[in-house]
Amino acid sequence: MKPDLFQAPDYYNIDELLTDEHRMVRDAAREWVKKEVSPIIEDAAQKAAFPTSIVNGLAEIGAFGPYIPEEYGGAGLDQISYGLIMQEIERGDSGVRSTASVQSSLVMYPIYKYGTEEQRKKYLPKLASGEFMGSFGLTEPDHGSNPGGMVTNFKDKGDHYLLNGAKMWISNAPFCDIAVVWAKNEEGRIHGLIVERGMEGFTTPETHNKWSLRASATGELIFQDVKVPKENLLPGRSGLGAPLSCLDSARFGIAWGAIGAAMDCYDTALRYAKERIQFGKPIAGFQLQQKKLAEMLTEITKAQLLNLRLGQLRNKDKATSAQISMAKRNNVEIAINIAREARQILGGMGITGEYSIMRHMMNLESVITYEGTHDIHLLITGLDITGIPAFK
Ligand code: TGC
Ligand code: FAD
Repeated sequence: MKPDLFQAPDYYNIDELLTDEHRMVRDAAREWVKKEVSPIIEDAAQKAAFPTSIVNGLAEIGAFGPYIPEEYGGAGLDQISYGLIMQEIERGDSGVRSTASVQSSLVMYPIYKYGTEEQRKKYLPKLASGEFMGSFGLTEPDHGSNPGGMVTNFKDKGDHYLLNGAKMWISNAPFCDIAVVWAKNEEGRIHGLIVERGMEGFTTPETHNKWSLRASATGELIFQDVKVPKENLLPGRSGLGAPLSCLDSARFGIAWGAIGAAMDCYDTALRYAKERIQFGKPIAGFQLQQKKLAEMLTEITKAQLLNLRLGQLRNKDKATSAQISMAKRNNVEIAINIAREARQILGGMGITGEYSIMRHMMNLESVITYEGTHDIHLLITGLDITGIPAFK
């Protein structure tokens, strides 16, 4: 792969709107990605292997629980810092950002928000340091966009719960130490349970042959009469709103992350277009290529501003789920379009692993599907503006 010469586009001087702490956190993540992710990520993706060597580094830059208080091992940062870290990591690879998103927003967040003090103390510091890796089990083979229909269930057996069912498409599943699993009790109410590797009847087979997110490990979570101790239930909230509130946090991170991938594609295409000579001049001098580059930068700039405002709202706890959906949907869509256009600017070279663009493009096919598909986020916006649900 080519050396990482990334220079971030900032057409509207958004840096001026960030605090010193934001810039420091962002720059540390950016440098770390250049040094530790870029040199190894193409090989990891080609081999379809999660690069375990970067787990410690992810913990060191604060990517595991950026906004979880320091007393539990988190970095104690605000939402904009969290977003900036996700942006920089996904600039390197969406699969690496996935691992960090799941650990932070889908495992640490529900334990912090809905767990007991004992659960927080037991799990959060180990998750923050990367000693424990977590996964989040909501999706099932027959219930993806409609998680409320889940069939995974647990029964009260007096001194423990008995868990049965299966989750599919679960990031980090093949190597997770713990899983936050959403299941129905005997009354059909959804609860979160912490399931630990080693519990009898709990297995995590890997999903192979993905063309997307190849540097992230995806798998199933299978529960066959798993005895879960009663103290592993998250008592703070039940119902579908509990897992969906975790998704709000992860979707916010994706809105930022997708812009990282888009910035990398734009920057790569711009550099290539200035260097590549055809018909006696750089291809950047042709109007058709300038149109592509100008439109890419316009969309990136709009999305950066959307993210910043959303971050400000989240810092005040004022961002609605529908606002988060709009940002996730918009930013992933513009990122995937930018990846496709950037790929064309590189001509044949664009399809090779010499450059990051094709990898980003394929990764973004997962990003546009998980954490709520593109269609589902449109319907969430539709519901918000009309008051009429069109899901069912
Ligand atoms: P609905 O009846 O609308 O809502 C049920 C209850 O939930 C509440 N609620 C929310 N609460 C918090 N945050 C949100 N975003 C919420 N959205 C809804 C709602 O108020 C209600 O509460 P209550 O108290 O009245 O019961 O539910 P529905 O069954 O009609 O479904 C709505 C829909 C379709 C929007 C929802 O099911 C949905 O978002 N579906 C998409 C599923 C999804 O995103 N799955 C993601 C799985 S995790 C993943 O993909 C990880 S990838 C990780 C990575 O690698 O980065
Ligand atoms: P479906 O729900 O079957 O949707 C198929 C199509 O139908 C989509 O185009 C969808 O938009 C459309 N559709 C569905 N319902 C409607 C409707 N009401 N109106 C109009 N159109 C509709 N899940 C987890 O729980 N944890 C994870 O860690 C996780 N990681 C993932 C990692 C990867 C790489 C991938 C690909 C997925 C992951 N997922 C995870 C699952 C992901 O959240 C689901 O794939 C996603 O929610 C969509 O569900 P589905 O694949 O079953 O598609």
